[in-house]
Amino acid sequence: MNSFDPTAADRFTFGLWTVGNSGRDPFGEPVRARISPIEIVAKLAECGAHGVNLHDDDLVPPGSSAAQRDAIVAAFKKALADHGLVVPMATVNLFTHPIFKDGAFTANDPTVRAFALQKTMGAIELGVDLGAKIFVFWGGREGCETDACRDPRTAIVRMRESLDWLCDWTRDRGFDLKFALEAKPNEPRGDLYLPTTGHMLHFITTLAHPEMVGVNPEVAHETMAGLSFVHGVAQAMEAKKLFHVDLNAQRIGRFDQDLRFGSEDLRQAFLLVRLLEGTGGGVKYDGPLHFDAHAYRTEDDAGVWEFARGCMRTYKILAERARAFDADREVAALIAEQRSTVIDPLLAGYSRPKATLLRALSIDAAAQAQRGLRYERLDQLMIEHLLGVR
Ligand code: GCO
Ligand code: MN
Ligand code: MN
Repeated sequence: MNSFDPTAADRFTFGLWTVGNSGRDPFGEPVRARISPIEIVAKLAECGAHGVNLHDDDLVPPGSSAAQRDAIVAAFKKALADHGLVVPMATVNLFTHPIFKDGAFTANDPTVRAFALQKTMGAIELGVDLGAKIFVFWGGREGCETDACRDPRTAIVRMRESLDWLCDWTRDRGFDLKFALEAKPNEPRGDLYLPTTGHMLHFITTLAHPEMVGVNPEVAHETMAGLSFVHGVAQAMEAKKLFHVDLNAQRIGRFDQDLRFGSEDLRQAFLLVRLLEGTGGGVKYDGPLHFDAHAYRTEDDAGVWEFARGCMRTYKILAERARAFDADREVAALIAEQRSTVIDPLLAGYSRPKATLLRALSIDAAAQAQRGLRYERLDQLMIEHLLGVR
């Protein structure tokens, strides 16, 4: 074992649907046989993961009787206990069943919206029973192909009604649970409502219980939209709303690839780990580090566990690289915050006298503009740390 081998203390988690992914895609049939949830628990523990997350349907097949459900849950709990794994997060599948073809919480038919609430209540009960403290909402079908079908404002109102309803119900049941909303710009719908983490952050401020609700940003989703994932996560952290995070890799302009963490855009991955680990300063993220990714379709079962270990090792390697970067004296000197005893107080908080002083301040804009900021050097240092030569 070397220092990059994961242990439970690293808080790494996978979903049953991630390592359990059979390699089915819109063009091809599964390439791997189903791995049972019990086997997944055993294998994840062997790989050094801390937890396993699930949708209701991943564990309890839809249509199971109450007795079947109880037997499945009991066997799963035993496997968790035997292997020392936990379930930090649970979620609900509101996208596979054809009833959700027009959305779940945003569907035009109130019967569908009622079914979505029913299913979510069941999934929340299952998650709480397994010890989950975070419940993720990913609205895969909450969108449209034609905006003629509903006013997008109505969709937002329905989304709010459903989340408020579920917050109240969760409180009424006395569950100790937080909600994390996951944005995605498109896929499987042509356009999804609330497409980015920023949209979600604002939406949360309009809810009846905003303190219960945060976000679950995903690398692939922000990247599909061509946005900086690091900036999205930073905004969530600054707002104290980063309740969960979905780690994977993605190239801009592609379908949702869900690749092994760090396998594309290492630079963004490095900056993300640096932010989450707080090596550059600021509050560190201390929630679960979830890999919402799956192995290439070329892989057999052995390749799946190779993939899982790869996600975790790359995270740890990048964390080590980030620590080295931020411990580098030359780096520290380049990014040291500039201070001015005259100007800083003027910028911190408005007052009329300050406004007068600020307007009177003599600033040599031309001289200021000529100063080189040495970000080329800084970035090269980052690249050299990333490449392991410094
Ligand atoms: C996707 C999503 C999902 C969700 C999962 C949990 O693009 O398919 O990322 O994997 O994260 O359904 O809610
Ligand atoms: Mn995704
Ligand atoms: Mn996800």
